[in-house]
This record gives sequence, structure tokens and C-alpha cells, in this order.
Amino acid sequence: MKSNMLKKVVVGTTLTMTMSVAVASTDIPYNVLSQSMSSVAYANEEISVEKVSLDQNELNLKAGAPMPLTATISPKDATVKEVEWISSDETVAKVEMINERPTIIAGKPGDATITVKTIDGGKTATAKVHVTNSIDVSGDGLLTKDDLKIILKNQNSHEGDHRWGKAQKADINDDKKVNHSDIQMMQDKLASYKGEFLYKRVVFIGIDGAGNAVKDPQANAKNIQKLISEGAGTYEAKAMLPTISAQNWGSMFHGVVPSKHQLTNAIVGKNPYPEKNPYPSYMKMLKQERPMLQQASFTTWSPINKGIIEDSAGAFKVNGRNDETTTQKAVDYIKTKGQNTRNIFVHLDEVDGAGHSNGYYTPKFYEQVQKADQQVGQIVQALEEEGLMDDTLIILTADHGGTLNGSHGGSSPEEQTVFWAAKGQSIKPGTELSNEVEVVDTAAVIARALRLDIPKNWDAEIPKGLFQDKK
Ligand SMILES: [Ca+2]
Ligand SMILES: [Ca+2]
Ligand SMILES: [Zn+2]
Repeated sequence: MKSNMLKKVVVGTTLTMTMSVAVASTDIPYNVLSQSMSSVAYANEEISVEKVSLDQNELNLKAGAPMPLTATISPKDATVKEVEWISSDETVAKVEMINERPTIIAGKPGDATITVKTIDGGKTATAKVHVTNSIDVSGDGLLTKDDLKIILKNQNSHEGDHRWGKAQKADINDDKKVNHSDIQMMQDKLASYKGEFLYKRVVFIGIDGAGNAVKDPQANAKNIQKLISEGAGTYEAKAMLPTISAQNWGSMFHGVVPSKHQLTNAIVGKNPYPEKNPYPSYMKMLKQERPMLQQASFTTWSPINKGIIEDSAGAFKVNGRNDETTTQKAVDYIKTKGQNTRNIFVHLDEVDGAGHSNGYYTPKFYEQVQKADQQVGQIVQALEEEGLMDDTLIILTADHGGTLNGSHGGSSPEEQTVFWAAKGQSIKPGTELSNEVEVVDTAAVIARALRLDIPKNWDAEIPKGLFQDKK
């Protein structure tokens, strides 16, 4: 399948190299020409494409996984920027436009080469794609005994035999046969989670700028207080420094301190998080490990969906623009798709807005905290109505607080102290967490609950005493 990546861009404001040649050959003084230049004259003078490159040249993908590719054409101001995408085997890997970006969709196991070719000049770059089966053999986004059962049922099959068509999805170690090695691999995977409660989804609600105001009577945060009393919490958790949104949401999603993920408000508003990076988000890791997994992100502050959660996370992304709409969209989604969704993020932003306008920890700020609490209540009610509470882990926190005069970014206690709370079957009601909890730890908690291996390079850790599983 061929798709065009970029619209044609016509250069129309600067004189080009070819232009100056034209000037010399026709003997017209430069200043005269530049003032009387017609658009026709510009259109005739094209800047040729010299080169095209891709951000990723070698990819290992699980069957069904999405992976955006970024093609860069040089020179940057080349006139014709259109490209086409060609796959050597579309059953293994094809390119589709998703979120307006060319995206590889991995197909069946095997190898394919994706080539990007410029329309002007026919310049090319390639990406080699190796596709293997996901360990989520059952395709429900979870790692359970069901996955092991399917492998057991399909053992003693190999490439080419009459059963292979159906059995090959159980070949999780990519050696073209289903045998004891695949069984062992899945058993080892499940053994590391033995005795731990099987959560079927995580609902993570983030309240921007809320600090630890939910503890104060003025906030009247009944719904959040109830969740904390039924689960675990601390009002003395720490935000990352600087106490700014992108740095902190970035740490919660990517599991590392801001100096490592390097996200800032300016960056997340502009660019997608680079796919070639040592610190992928837990959402990306989940989707890349288990491509059939469904997840969603509802944000009032859209840069989280643009610049923090990668498109390779394959998440259903909604930008609500205000907290009421964000909440409503999340509630609608829970009611229609919550059952089979493994990961839902909801971001409320108006508490931070009230803090900036009126000062944090002021009466108007508390009023907004109370509204956010009611929105949390609506989300919890939707989960209850759909019968999803028993196998959902709910996490609540804030990215930072703020000062009485309406700012944040510094290291004062009002800016850095936040609440952190979680409720789920493997959490004992009334668990008090220590003040060692940091917002970055959120990533580790979500990963563990969904049985995603916590990367060794993460700073995130599971708060001590949070989970009460039998070992
Ligand atoms: Ca599964
Ligand atoms: Ca195998
Ligand atoms: Zn703010």
C-alpha cells in the first residue's frame, strides 16, 4: 500500500540558488528581479531533494503492533516533499496513515523491508522489520494461564505441518515450532507473578496542580477520601523537580526522572516523544509487547497525548479541552469499552488553572478541587455500574501543587508535596504509605499490576507495603 506522507510545499519567499543562476544568465539586476518576481517564476525554480532518511532502520515488532516512522527529507526546504512507502511483503509489514503519521502495522511473523521513496529524485531509505508472535497468545491484552493453555494445546507442531496455520501463533520464541521451550517461556513469565492478584485494567486519574489539597476539609473531597480509606494513600508524596507538568507527567509515564526523559512543556506541546529512546512509556511497552491490548487516554491538557504518550502505544486518545468533557468522554468510554480495556488514563487540568488564577490553596482553588473530586466520583460510578471495580486498580495523584501567589516550578513544600493513592483487590484498606513515594513510582505500580516487566533503567519503584499479595 502506498501513502503520501507530506503535502507539497511551494517555496515562495526566498531567492534560491537556482534563482541566482537565472539572475546571472538573464543579466537582470538582483534588486529589480526580487521586487518584480512573479509566482510563476518561483514555481519554475525548484529545490531538488538530495536525501531522505528514517528515524528507525531496524525494528523488531510483535504481530499487530503499530510503529510510526518519521522520514526526513533534505534539504529541509526541498520543493516536492511527497514520498511513497513500499513494503517488500505487506503480509509481514505495511504502512498506513495513523494520526496523520506513516505507521508500520506488523502483520504475520517474518521479515520485510519498508522503503520510503521521494517522488522528486527517487531517493530512498529503508527499515528492516522482523515480526514475531506476542506472548499474549490469547490476544486479550493480559498474561494469564489462558496464554499457557493455548501453547499447550498447540505443542508438537512445526512450520509446514498440517496444524501450523493455527498453531504458529503459539510459537512465542520464534523458532518455527511449538514445543517445551515455548511452554517454559510462558511458565517462567507467569511464575514471576505467582500469588499476585490479576488486575484486568488500571484506571489512572491525574489531577493537575492539586498538590495534597484533597486532605484539607475545605476541599470536601469525599470521593477521593473514600478511595483512600478503602485503599492506600499518602498526602506526603513528592513531585519531581522542577515541579512542572511535562516533567512530572513525563516521569509518571516513562518511569524515569526528568533529566532522563528530558520532557518540558515546550517540547511536549510540539513534538511526539522519539520512538528511538531508552525510556519508552509503560503504555508503549504494553502495546508493543501485546499488540491486541486496548488502552485509552483522555486529557484536558492535550500535550500529554501529543508529546508524552507515543503513537506506538496505539492508545485511543481524546482531548477533552475542559474537565467536564474529558470526564464525560472517559465515562462514555468506560461504559462501552471499559470491560476489555486494560489501561485508561484521565487527566483533569482545571485545578491547576484555578491555582494560577487565584493562588493555590485559596478558597477558589479548593472549590475547583471539589469539582475534580466529583468528576473522580463520576468515573468511579461508571466503573461500579459496569461491574468493573473488583478487577480494576485505580490510581490517583497530582503532578505538583503551587504557591499562594499562583505559581509552581520550585521546590517549596506547597509546590512539591502531592497526594498519591491507589485502590484495588490486592491493597489492604487503610494502608498508609510512607513519604518516600514519588510520582515517578506510578509507572512501576501500573506495570506490575498489568504484569509488564519493570525495566532495569527505571527510577520508578513500587511503594513499600502497597500490595499485599501472597508469595
Ligand atoms: Ca492473554
Ligand atoms: Ca517455539
Ligand atoms: Zn500549572
